[in-house]
Amino acid sequence: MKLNGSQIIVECLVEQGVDTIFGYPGGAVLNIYDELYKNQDRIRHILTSHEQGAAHAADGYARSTGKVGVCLATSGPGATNLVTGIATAYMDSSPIVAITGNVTNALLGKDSFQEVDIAGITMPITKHNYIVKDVNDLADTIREAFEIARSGRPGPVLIDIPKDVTAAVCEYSPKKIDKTVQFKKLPEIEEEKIKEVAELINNAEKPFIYAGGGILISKSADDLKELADMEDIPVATSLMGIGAFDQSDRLSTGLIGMHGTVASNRCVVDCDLLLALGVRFSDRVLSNHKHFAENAKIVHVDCDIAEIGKNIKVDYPLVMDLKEFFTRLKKYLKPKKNTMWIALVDSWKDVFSENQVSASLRPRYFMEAIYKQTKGDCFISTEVGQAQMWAAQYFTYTKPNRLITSGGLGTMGFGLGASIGTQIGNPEAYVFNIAGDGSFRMNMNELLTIKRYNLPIIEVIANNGTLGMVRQWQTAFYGKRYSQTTLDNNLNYEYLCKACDIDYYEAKTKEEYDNAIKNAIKNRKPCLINAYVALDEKVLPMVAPGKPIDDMLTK
Ligand SMILES: Cc1ncc(C[n+]2csc(CCOP(=O)(O)OP(=O)(O)O)c2C)c(N)n1
Repeated sequence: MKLNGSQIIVECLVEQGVDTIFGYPGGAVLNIYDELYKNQDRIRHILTSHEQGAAHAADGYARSTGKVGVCLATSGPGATNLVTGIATAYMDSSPIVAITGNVTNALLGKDSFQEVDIAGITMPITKHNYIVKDVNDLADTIREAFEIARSGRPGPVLIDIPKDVTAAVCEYSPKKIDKTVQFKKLPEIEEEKIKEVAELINNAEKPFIYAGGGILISKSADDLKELADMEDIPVATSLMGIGAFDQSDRLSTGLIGMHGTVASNRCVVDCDLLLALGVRFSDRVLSNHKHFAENAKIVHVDCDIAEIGKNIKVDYPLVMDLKEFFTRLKKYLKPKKNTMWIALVDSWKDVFSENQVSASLRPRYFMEAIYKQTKGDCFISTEVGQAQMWAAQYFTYTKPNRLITSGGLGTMGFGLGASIGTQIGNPEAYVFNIAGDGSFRMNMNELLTIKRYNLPIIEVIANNGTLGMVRQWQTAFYGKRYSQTTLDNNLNYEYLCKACDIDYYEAKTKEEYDNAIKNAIKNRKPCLINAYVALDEKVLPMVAPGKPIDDMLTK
């Protein structure tokens, strides 16, 4: 059948099972938007306030549903506004397909109006990208883009389409998509290597698992639990791995790294075998790579060969899919108990606990109150800074993919857009976006998107009147010279909410906070909770950059 480029785009999206996209129109994508208008019953388009919001929304949708998220923007500034969102998705291995319009083929390379080389700009922050100059290549390019985005280690793929291609006509044949097909198959791992790792586990006295986002991506949380139980191994997760292991489990030691728990970080130092599963040894975990797991043999399993030996030398690298690793490993394992080791690890738990006596709102309560009132059954998206870390530390994550946070790029402004994608992908769920007041200012335009689609997102601002995370570093390392981190308190949140027509709650005490959460949950309407937190609350414990991982500041 003969279709034009815009029709092909719609058909290919439908082929991939896409029913929702996030975007913002403009001249170069007018043909595509006209086709979306005619296909509203097949594809829902969510109009954000800013293209960055659309990219983060596609990312939040992808992370919370496991499907590929799609965003669409016009050429020039529309395309460049996606860049932070694409980089965020890239750093956290989130599968999104970004479609951008461009000027017509004839105008490419002439500094035409709203022309930008978005393929060039996004080259280092995409898994792959394309400029489709011929409509005959369009359908297969879109199909390949989706396959690449979701295969192996997922990531963002960008497709740039000149405007004339969206109008040009060619023959189109529908295709049935098999989403299990991998773009590239990894080479087979010899059985001996798996046996070798099983032997290490069978013989270890103080084994420890450091689990990352790879567990979530490969959907192997159940396999991880089975391994930990069978071999009695304590498990920590990276920020991206939160949810890979039930934090209420007796074997969970919680977060690892710069703001990790005492137990996790002590385990790194004391263990004799470190199983690093689906991780990338980020500097936020390693701190000082020379002293990381010095007393242990390190096994690193990951599907991306580029991660092997990048940040730390490992003894047993296995480049393979984690699901396959767990399945093949199982048959060589002998069940055992590490009673003394587990008792030692337990003695490190809760070494650091916060004074909770005061009536004012403190960080632990800030998150625990949400946990209590939702029984943990909600999604938590976050902005970046102290509030993000409190969200990671003080909520008990028991299920995969419930924390939606920018780990790798640390993007202030990520959360509100991401919460939109999360809520759209999970319409029945409770979605909280945990924000600092600084981050809120970066993307508060998206409150209007929340209102437009009546999304019952609960925006919770830890209002400390400062760029708290930076202030914390200025306190610790810059002699309390608070250069440009104090926020003027001239934003009237109540008026803002009125202007956006969303519910507003204010909380200065624990009691007011409890009530705000209760009402927000009950009313299920777009709302904002302005929760006051003291200026100098800290994220603790903290490992200073470059220090050994068990050298933790606790006050
Ligand atoms: C886009 C962007 N700009 C700057 C930073 C650097 N940065 C990291 S945390 C932070 C402070 C965040 O302040 P706020 O959102 O108020 O949260 P708080 O730390 O107070 O909880 C800053 C400026 C960043 N991560 N992202």
